[in-house]
Amino acid sequence: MSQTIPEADREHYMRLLEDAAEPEAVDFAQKLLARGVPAQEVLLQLVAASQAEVGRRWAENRWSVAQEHAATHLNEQVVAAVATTIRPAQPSRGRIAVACVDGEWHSLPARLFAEVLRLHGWEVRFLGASVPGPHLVSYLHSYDPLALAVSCSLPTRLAAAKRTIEAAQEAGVAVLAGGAGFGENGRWARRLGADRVATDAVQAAQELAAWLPATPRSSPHPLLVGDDEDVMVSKHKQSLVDSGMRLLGERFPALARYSGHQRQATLEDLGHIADFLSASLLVDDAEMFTSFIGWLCIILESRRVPISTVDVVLEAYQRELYDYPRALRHLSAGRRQL
Ligand code: B12
Repeated sequence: MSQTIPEADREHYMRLLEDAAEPEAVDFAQKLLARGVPAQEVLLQLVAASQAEVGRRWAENRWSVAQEHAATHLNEQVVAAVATTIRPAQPSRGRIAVACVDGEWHSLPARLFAEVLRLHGWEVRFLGASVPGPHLVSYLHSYDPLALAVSCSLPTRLAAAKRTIEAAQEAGVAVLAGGAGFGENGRWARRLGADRVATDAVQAAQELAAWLPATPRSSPHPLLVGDDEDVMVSKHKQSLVDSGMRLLGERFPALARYSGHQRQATLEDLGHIADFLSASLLVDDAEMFTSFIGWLCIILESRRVPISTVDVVLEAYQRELYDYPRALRHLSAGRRQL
């Protein structure tokens, strides 16, 4: 896409996000539109790009969670303001429902995609964050779209994505999958049986017409291993976390002096490790687990937590999961990554 928003404007916008200057940010976006900058570029070059920078600043511990939330809220307001300028195409190219999978609260990426679809002449129903499977299916029956676009930003929600994809296909609706949670080039979405996979919102909006109607595949999807190791890991998540905390306590006496907040954050990290292990087993890709471990180390380092703690947790999980060969392989790969 051509760069029509100059660097200086994008930096100025970042400062507005930093100051949580809501009316000014909305105003600024509207001025860009008035200057002739296409709405799609405001959505993608300004909002999406700044949101990625928000994520970087949070990950590097330069911005607090509160600052991230305030900036995200501003971006949502800007998207809403841009959306009011989009006129429905007459006639529309067809109906598409856009939804985040169950347990997925990253609605902004899905909303951006939904607005890009509208700009390309589609009639869109945006169903927002975390749509429970059964409710989604009954909605699809009444709305009768050409396709369901499912958005997933977290690989840990892939098991839910799989259930959504299967349920929509059983209802006769083709599924287009996208979002960072489906991995590079959406490769995990293919394994979960999505009819179409896209990473680029604009390309997806342009090519959707040629893709439809896709014939939904019948489940079960042959691309998954099917030994249920992922299910076992998620079922035993609590005992994995307990064993990780026990071994951490033995190896790091400092844990006993952790504040309530630090203890809670540690418990959450241990839970994430179990969730990512389960997701990587579902799609049978150890790289998902190792790249998560790499990411976790960056987060922990910026918060001065020793990386050796992660190795102790992986060792504890290996001890618990001695009977699960794939889980052991993924955990060993994770330890090598450290
Ligand atoms: C804002 C944000 C949140 C907000 C979301 C608010 C909202 N209304 O969306 C809140 C606070 C809820 C949140 C929560 C969490 N978050 Co968060 N979050 C982010 C952040 C900063 C921005 C997300 C975003 O909007 N990105 C911008 C858009 C533009 O991203 P995008 O994926 O490129 O979207 C485009 C494409 O993917 C595509 N697309 C999207 N959907 C679809 C669908 C289809 C069909 C198609 C074709 C295309 C398509 O179109 C979009 C436009 O181009 C990211 C950082 C980042 N770099 O993304 C972290 C991030 C995604 N979050 C992260 C984490 C860890 C979490 C939490 C687990 C934190 C916690 N400890 O609780 C929770 C999980 C909540 C849950 N269960 O969903 C991690 C994920 C790490 C990982 N390895 O997966 C990230 C990457 C942060 C980081 N740098 O580490 N988060």
